[in-house]
Amino acid sequence: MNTKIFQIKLKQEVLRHLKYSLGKDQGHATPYDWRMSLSLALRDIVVDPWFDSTRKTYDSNAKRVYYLSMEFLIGRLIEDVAINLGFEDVARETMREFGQDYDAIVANEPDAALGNGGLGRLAACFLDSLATLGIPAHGYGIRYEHGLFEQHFENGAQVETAEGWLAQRNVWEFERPEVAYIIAFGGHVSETDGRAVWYPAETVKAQAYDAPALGWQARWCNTLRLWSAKPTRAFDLESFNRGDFLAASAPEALARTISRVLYPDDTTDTGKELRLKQEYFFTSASIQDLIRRYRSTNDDLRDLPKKAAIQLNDTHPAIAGPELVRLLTDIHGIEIHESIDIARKCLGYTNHTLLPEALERWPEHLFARILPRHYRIIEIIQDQHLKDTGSDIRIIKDGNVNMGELAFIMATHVNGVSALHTELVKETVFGDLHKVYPKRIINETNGITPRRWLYDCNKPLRNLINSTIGIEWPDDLEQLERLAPYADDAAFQEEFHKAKLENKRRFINWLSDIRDIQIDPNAMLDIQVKRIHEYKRQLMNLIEAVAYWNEIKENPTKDWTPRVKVFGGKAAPGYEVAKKIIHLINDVATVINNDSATKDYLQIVFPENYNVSMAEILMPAADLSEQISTAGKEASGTGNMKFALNGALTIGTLDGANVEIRDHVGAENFFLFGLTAEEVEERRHQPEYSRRAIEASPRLYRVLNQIASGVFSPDEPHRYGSIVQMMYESDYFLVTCDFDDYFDTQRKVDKAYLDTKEWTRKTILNTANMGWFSSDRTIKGYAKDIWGAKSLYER
Ligand code: NBG
Repeated sequence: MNTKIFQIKLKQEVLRHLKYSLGKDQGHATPYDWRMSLSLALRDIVVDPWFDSTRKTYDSNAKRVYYLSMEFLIGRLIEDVAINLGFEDVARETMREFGQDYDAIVANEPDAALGNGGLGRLAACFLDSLATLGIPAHGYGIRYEHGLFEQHFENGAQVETAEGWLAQRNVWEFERPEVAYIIAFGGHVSETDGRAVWYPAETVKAQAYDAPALGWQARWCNTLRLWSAKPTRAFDLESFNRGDFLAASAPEALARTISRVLYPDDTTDTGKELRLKQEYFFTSASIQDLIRRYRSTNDDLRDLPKKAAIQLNDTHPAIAGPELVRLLTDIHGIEIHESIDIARKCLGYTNHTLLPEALERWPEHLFARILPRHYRIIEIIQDQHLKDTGSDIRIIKDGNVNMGELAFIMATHVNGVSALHTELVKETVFGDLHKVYPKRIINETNGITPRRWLYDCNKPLRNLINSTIGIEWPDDLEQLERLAPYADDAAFQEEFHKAKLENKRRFINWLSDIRDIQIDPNAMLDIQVKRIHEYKRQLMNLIEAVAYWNEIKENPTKDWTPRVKVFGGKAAPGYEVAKKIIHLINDVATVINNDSATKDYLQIVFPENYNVSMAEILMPAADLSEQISTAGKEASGTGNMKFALNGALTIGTLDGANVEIRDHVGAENFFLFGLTAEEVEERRHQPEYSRRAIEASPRLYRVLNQIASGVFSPDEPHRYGSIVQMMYESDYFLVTCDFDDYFDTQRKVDKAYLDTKEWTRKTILNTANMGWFSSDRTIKGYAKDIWGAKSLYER
């Protein structure tokens, strides 16, 4: 359709929705009304490609991918949809004709924050790539009423409030009251004549809500199906009639608890009964759903592996193995060992962390109480594994049911998320199982969708790339290599630099709305945004800031490189040390930002409530990307990819995907420092390693003294005593050992930044060489190596 005609049509559609869906006329419409009307008009257009894709999948009876994930960190959708439809300009123009600001309308949408961090955002990028590649797929997850908590600072300390994205209607979803499954908990199992029957104590209903997951240029559209918990018995009328209103709504309240909140933990194990119920809830609903779909066009469940690839995003849905076995055997009558075999052929498991505290394990008695039938099935899976392999590695061990071992044993492939991580998975967490199943572990390095993380969020750079190499790159990102020859071209350098400046100004404007702070766009924007965790070492970054401040004060007339350090991220509410680190960052920021002698050279900002939408402003604006985790601890990282793709240079350790990023962009375009994963292990065995490191570094010693003596917390001088003590006595993440190298490398960064031309050349080469990190490449890897799934889209 030609643009003009489409614009007229969109205009009519927006007005129609405003009137008939929102019940408003133009004169009284609020930004919310406009946003809803535009979204609904766009959503209508998505329905046709969505139906087409579903029809093609049914017609060809192709293999489908089922991506089971406790988290989908989607963010806003309106612009994503407009861009994938190719109607971004039309939408903008249409709203302008109504006298509305398109950007303000986009910003009116609440973030769908159904995830904590990298793991959930990866799932969202994967949905985008699956649809772009035309691979028939469903994302399965939970429709949390409250996503990740909102973060506020009170006197510098983090406080959390409930997130409420569903307080307004979620315009992208379609409620499916007819798609519902019963999920059972507790009770007992009785076995007669070798047949098990589970008599549960409690049941809830899982009801589906579907959102279309649209790919690039609307060529294909998959489904994100999220489950919401509803009572099996809606309302207790008897209690109500008795006047006991609380008891009357008890069934509803109880059921709803299951899909009420996202656990705000990132890489730590939460030993909560409710969490286990959540995991079983969405996994069981998803497995029941995919079996129903399979049976609608196929007869024999023994062929399920030919039609369904089920990917477990971490161990959270690991109960999928036993659940599939239960359904195949108890409901469909397949012999249990055969069921185990069928289930394994369907399943793949992705590991996302090596941190021991993040490996899920449930107390045996709790597990057996909530899922008695599954407990028994796991024993049978374990027996079979012990018998087949002759090994003594158990799933149930030391009073715990270990979900990592379960996921591993029940999967055909287990994958790590970066080359280094995968090697460490083989050597550490699953070292023993790897020896028993030497071919099972493979690597699929993470990626990011270039649609959202360049095309969408970085318009100045998008336009420059389009006018330089054409418009084929958003779904063929390695075409960015064609920018490399321009790295030395002075005119192109200037344009590239201008695009960066524009993004920095956008960030500064955005910030000035929330903070009273003046920032020079020529200062280096040095950004660390991610969950707050000791292993990610925000503390080291902060200590470096203080050390730099000290140096500037001592020699105020030297030619210092102006820097603005930006921090962003949330700490899990129960993670005391991480919360202390947040408080310290804010306290240090207050002192340093108020020092008139240094504020032209150093400022620190920490905007509250980092989320996907904030990332979309920060990533394009960054000059320097901080990827400074203790080597061997960050499984991959994906923020590192977003920054480098948008033309920031990285200061980083040899950890996670940093290693591969550095290989791609070139060692000379990456600021490397720090101990390697191997050296980290060695160092930990040396006595008093951190005390010695502090004693050898007068700079570090001084900063720690300042923090300990209350320079940054005069109202409570000992506030950070415990942190300093930790640095001396139990610096597990080796902040102290890597500090000097980090500080010196930062000074190299300072020097490099002053040479704008050379710096820009390096940033161009970063962008040009990041094409491999598209999640399209990652998904092609999964499709070929793990799923055996094919694209149904024909160009
Ligand atoms: C996180 C890792 C990151 C990685 C993402 C996505 C968990 C358990 N793991 O390094 O910490 O990039 O997963 O793979 O959240």
